[in-house]
Amino acid sequence: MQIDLSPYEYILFDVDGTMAETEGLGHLPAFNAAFKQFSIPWHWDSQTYKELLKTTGGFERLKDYRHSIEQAGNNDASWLPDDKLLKQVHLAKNQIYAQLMQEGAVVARTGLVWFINELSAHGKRWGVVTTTSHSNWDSLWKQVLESQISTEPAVVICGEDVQLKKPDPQAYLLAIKKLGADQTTCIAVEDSGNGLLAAWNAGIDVLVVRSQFFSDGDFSLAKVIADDFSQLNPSY
Ligand code: XBP
Ligand code: MG
Repeated sequence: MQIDLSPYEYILFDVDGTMAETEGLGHLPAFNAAFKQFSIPWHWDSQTYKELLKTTGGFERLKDYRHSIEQAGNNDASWLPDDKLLKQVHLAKNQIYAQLMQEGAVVARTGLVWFINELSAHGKRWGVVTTTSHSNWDSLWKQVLESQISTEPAVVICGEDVQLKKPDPQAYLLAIKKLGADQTTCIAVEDSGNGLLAAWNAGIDVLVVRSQFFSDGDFSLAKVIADDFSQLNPSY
């Protein structure tokens, strides 16, 4: 699959689902382990998590789930964790996530390492625009990616850096501001509809790499849609 990278100076990568299958192999098991740790009687299966992924941000996701139980108004709603407890659960989830990265629970998406090293060799720069927490990016980078990728990211924007998470364009707008770049010189790599909209609303072209939870997404706004990076044949 041809992708013409000649108009772009920067390739901006989303993290979860795009660089690695971190949602199903990292965040989801970590959420469930954190529920156990705090004796909260919740367990999310893949189908539930797919639905919950419509909300970006782990803490926001926890609050949305609590809200859905409240709305249903059945027995499960007799006791619900307050915000303070959900904050602790979220923190524990991210600690368990870091442990999973250390244990090798995820690998880079097929062809990702080749793609980044290849574009770097052609003088392009890359960055990270995610609305996951900084700690999650740091552990994925240190434990999984850094040893295989020849260059450092030119910019890293994470959830704590913005007030509004994807699909709001804030994270992408901040990235181009920090880079001092024009949006037309950037292309985003995303796996979700929310991510695609965030980049699109910032005026940035999008390459979609389909992932486990968003394989059936509507990506009609994307320039190119691939199943993984090994399908891409970039020109410079
Ligand atoms: C990432 C997210 C995150 C992760 C969990 O979105 O939605 O919420 O699922 O991370 P994207 P936190 O990669 O599209 O930016 O728990 O740290 O929020
Ligand atoms: Mg993603």
